[in-house]
Amino acid sequence: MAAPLTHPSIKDGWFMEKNSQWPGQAMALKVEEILHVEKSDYQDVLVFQSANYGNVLVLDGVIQATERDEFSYQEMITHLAMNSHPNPKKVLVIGGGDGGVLREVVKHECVEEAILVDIDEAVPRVSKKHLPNMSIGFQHPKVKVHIGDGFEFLKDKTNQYDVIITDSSDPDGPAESLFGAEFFKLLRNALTENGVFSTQGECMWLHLPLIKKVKSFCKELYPKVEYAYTCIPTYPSGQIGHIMCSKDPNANMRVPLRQWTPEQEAKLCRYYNADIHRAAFVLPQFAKKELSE
Ligand code: SPM
Repeated sequence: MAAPLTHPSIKDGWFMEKNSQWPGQAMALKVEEILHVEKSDYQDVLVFQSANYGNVLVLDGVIQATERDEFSYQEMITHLAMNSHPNPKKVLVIGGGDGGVLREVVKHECVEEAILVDIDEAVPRVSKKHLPNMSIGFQHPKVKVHIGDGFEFLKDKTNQYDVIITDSSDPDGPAESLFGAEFFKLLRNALTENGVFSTQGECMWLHLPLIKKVKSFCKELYPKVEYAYTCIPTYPSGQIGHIMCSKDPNANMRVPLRQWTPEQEAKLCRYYNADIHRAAFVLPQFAKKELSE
């Protein structure tokens, strides 16, 4: 019989998310069973079954998605951007190897093609096995997958994608280049004339200086730049943001350009609706002050 799996971040039946990116605090989840442990070519990959949050995907010790609350992040990073574009036909997802963002993208019937580029083949592989409700996104006929570096992939892409969604891990690891000015220049070239992108834009309680820096170089590249946020219990401080940019100088991403009926919203989504789209851009005073300077 094989020995039970172990992982350094799991002790006495609890997973602890200690990390220098959020010093002095740590999310803890009670573990029922460790399902997968692997050192891929890029990162440490862990999946465990938790007591209260379903199966949990962890990369380099940082929670990426839990089955209980992933919908909030995946829906918001996707639909904020998709509903800020008049007719997104070709969509690129960078990162997002669990498939959850793809699952959301293909809810928009106007989409003709959704391409996912993830650097690490281990993430889709492991997600297909242990996170079926997210990886269902890979099964859609409009979806194509490219395993490779998102930064490199973008280098020769010009005027190709109506919407780009960067669903990355944090900058401390393989996603570091996805938070630099060069990457946002590549996104601009790859987007079509009125293209829109949204990114994993970190947490206003923890990373305001980084958010401010990214927002400021985006402002040099795009006529419209916004910061929106989503509540999610298992990300540090229970919150994560999205940097959003549009190439359309007349765009107002704070208001959905297209929206579903309330009946469609209830059928398609568990977090996103047109009201929360508008609300996501309303920042508390401390963040509003810093990010408007
Ligand atoms: N499709 C889900 C992938 C998750 N990508 C974002 C993960 C971010 C995790 N860290 C959050 C830290 C916020 N400061």
